[in-house]
Amino acid sequence: MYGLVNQAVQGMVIAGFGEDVWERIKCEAGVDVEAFVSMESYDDAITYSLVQAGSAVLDMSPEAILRAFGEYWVLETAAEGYPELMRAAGDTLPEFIGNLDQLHSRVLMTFPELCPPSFNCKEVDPGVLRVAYMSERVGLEPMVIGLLEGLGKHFKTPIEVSLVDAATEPGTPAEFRVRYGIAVGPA
Ligand code: 1DX
Repeated sequence: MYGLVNQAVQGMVIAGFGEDVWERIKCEAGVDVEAFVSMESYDDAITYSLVQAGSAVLDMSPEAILRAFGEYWVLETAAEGYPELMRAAGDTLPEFIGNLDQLHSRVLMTFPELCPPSFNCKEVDPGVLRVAYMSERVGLEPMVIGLLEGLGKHFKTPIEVSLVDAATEPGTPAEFRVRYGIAVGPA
């Protein structure tokens, strides 16, 4: 993945736990990269090692780390660093999810080593989406939950995400159910 992703992991860890903890996680992961370059492509194994080492050092599950990271990616990396790209993808949650493949196509024009996942979205009931996610990478469903939760905050709508079906192998879809904009008060 592009260095931007590892930089974001670094940013999240340092914001929450400080520089020393980040150095410990890098050491535990066996990653001896002084500083990640955002527009350079790195082996995915580096990112997975950082998550695993983070899990050991912080005594959190890898799933919890990935979920927190998904939210951090949307709110701190994408929205702060790429506001134009985010705006162009739409101004409602379902519209945005439906345009994610287009967003990635745009990034791909400049960064050909991007390996973007694919998202599909349909409204199965009012306020209920069925989201399909397909990726060449495995085990990132918890991050997708965090990404969707981050989008809920980004669009200021309450959201509830559940995994319906995990991917069985790379390139097969995982399915999520997303309730959003849930009305408060009596049903
Ligand atoms: F719901 O792979 C909202 O490297 C979402 O299965 C989901 O293959 C927003 F460094 C610049 C650069 C560069 C901008 F300069 C990426 F090159 C991309 C910015 C997307 C904003 C995908 C990152 C592939 C790197 C992947 C989870 C899970 C998608 C990460 C989240 C908006 C992004 O992102 C999987 C790679 C950008 C850039 C966005 C992603 C790679 C997402 C979202 N993905 C690189």
